[in-house]
Amino acid sequence: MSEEIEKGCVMVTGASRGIGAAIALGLAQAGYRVGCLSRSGESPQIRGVTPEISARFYPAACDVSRPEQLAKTFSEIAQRTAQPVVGLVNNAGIHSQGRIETIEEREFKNVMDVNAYSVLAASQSIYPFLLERKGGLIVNIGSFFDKLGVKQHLTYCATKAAVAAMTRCMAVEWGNKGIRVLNVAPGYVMTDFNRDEMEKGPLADYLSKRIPAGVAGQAQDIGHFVTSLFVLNSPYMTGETIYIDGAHGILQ
Ligand code: NJP
Repeated sequence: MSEEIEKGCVMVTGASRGIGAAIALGLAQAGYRVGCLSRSGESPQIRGVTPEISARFYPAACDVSRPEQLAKTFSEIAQRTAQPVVGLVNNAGIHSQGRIETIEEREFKNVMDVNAYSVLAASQSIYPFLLERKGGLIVNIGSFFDKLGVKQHLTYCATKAAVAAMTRCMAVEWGNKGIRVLNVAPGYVMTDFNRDEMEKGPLADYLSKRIPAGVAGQAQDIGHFVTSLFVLNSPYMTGETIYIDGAHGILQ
């Protein structure tokens, strides 16, 4: 890839696997350098990574629930890439399930920390970089559960509703700095790691009835869409939640 098409550096949290890895791959293919954060610090584990693409990944170990690690990691990656930081994808997230009567304070607060507080902390840490170049794009990865009442998912739903709310507030407060903020909210998405569960068994049966097309989305669907948001750079598009759920969330 030649120097002329360098597009800057985007930080992606939770990029070692799943949707985050697909986003990192899409961005690298589009000419970005990609800071790939995860607790393990592994390079994205996904098919389609050539040596040329791999050279655009800057893997780093960073726990997004530890705000002090975020600023340090972003600075280190920015130095290594020697490119301007043009964006952030807040993708890292964990799942949580359990009956409301049994939810424990520690579990609720931990999931809120990883899924929601990290979005604020990482966005605060990227802010000086984006200010320096007079703007940029932050994409949060929420969930279509943010608008649904899902049995045994109160904690997860609450964290993703918080992500959508923070997206709106950041878009409004940072709009005059040239910083746009969007929330991409997937439905059920197959990754290399949940493929078996989604392709056979009770979950596959449920999804075949509930998703209009009968099958879950692919991590690449989210990867391509998030990449397109950076590439299109549509200046008036900010603050919104965009659902990518195959119309699952609006099916009656
Ligand atoms: O998750 P998974 P998905 N600090 O488990 C990392 C949302 N979503 O791709 O830390 C830093 O395969 C972890 O790496 P490691 C979902 O809520 C998904 O399915 O080394 N990184 C890995 O790279 C989430 O926000 C579906 O273990 C941390 C990555 O995050 C996003 O999409 C549906 C971390 C998780 O990979 C990605 O989900 C939906 C931490 N504290 C929303 N904790 C879906 N897949 O169906 C974890 O509605 N990571």
